[in-house]
Amino acid sequence: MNLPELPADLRASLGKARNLVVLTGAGMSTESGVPVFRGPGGLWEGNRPEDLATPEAFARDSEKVWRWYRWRLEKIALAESHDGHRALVDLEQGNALDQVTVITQNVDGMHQRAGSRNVLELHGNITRARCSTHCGEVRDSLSVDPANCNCPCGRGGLRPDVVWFGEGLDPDVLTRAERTLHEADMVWVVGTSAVVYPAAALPGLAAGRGVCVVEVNPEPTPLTSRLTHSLRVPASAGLRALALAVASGS
Ligand code: BJW
Repeated sequence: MNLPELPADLRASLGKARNLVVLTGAGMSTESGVPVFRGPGGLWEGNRPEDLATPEAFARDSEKVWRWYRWRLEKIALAESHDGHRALVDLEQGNALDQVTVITQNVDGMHQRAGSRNVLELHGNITRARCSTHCGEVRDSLSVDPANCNCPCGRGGLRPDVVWFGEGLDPDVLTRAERTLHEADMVWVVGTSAVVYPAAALPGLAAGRGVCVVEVNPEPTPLTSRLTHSLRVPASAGLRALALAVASGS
């Protein structure tokens, strides 16, 4: 793998960091075979988000929504973590940093499968289903029949335990994410188009305090101009290069 050269001032900041937060989006998983949402080949190409990822879509046609989530679950089941996931695990398990927190918008659980333990899932997890009325019923998504997803409580439907457009994020998870970002002295923003809120606002909490915020993304985003450094490389190469620099203390 070709690792990018890191500028000297970034290497110096990486050498001093103790508390790292890594905010990830769909681009983190794409080298594992999980598609992104936006852009060519993305999940929204040929699909309207309002037909698949809103509570209204589920109320209208729960079977259509579940069939789409089933298809994604099958793709995720076949996915394998890449070197970028492993670089974050190495940092969490190593001694170079006091704390490593992954805050992810991804619902695929790939960070945890790779071995990361300190992970906050902003948009839920696709492998879980829950009752739309929050009655307490929680199941494995694969055990839900797309054609008949009524909850045993009789009041709602079993739906993917993810955050759809127009729904609030779990306030506890969001508060923990914000607190973690207030304490971070280094932030990496990896593989997100930074157009979906409130997740897109999180890097600004650190950047506004003068913390070093590094973007890892082959493409620029609306955040780019506010961040300290941008590495225009895929997540695997960018994260391995950053992790090696942290571990070497330079
Ligand atoms: C690589 C790469 C490689 C490629 N390596 N990189 C303020 C302003 C405007 C609008 C709003 C606002 N505040 C709220 C809103 C509304 C809305 C919103 O943000 N809309 C915008 C789209 C306009 N937000 C919401 O509705 C949120 N809820 C909310 O605000 O509630 C308020 C409320 C409070 C209290 C009560 C009630 C309501 C919820 C948002 C939920 C988003 N859900 C989804 C689906 C999750 C479930 C599922 O997976 O099915 O989350 S949408 C989708 O987008 C998914 C993602 O997590 C999210 C972000 O996408 P992401 O990760 O950035 O992926 P992409 O595809 O966009 O980008 C991939 C990137 O990777 C690209 O940049 C590539 O270049 C890069 N890449 N290969 C590294 N190898």
